[in-house]
Amino acid sequence: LHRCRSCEAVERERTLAMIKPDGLSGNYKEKIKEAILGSGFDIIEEAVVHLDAERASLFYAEHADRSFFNSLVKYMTSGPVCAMVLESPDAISRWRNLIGPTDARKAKTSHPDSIRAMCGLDSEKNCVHGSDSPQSAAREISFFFRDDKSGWRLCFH
Ligand code: IDP
Repeated sequence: LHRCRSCEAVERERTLAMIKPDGLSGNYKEKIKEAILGSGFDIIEEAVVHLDAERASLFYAEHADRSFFNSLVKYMTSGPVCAMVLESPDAISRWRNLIGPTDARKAKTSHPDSIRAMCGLDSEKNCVHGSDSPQSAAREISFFFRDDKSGWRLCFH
């Protein structure tokens, strides 16, 4: 348990954020990081990596049976991604709220201030990812990063 300087004790939480290939190729990285820092998250770790099909399939294994899976893997391997560990009180739901709904077209009308409204295109190319539960945050953070005694390390290059 960490203590917030200005308020009562709050549970800080970590989540995995990712700028997807369209976010990086569209040059949205700095704007997205400004939104992250402006919303009070600390960026604990950050790395740019290019996923191969095997790793992208593993990351999205829960969607393996979906009709859009092959297209999703193609999209996620089309260029590098930027994985980040964010920390703040209530980080998982706060980051999900900031990115907005999955379908960026809907985000533009229902959540116009969200990141997906700002830089996403449709229900696939939605520029950012956020863990949706404490279990997926733990899995997804350790998918990319290892936090050992000598500090943070990328699990792969
Ligand atoms: P989330 O990223 O908002 O948590 P999920 O349902 O977990 O949404 O889907 C994972 C990713 O798969 C989405 O971010 C999007 O890139 C892609 N995806 C989801 N639904 C569709 C769809 O109906 N068509 C194409 N791609 C989709």
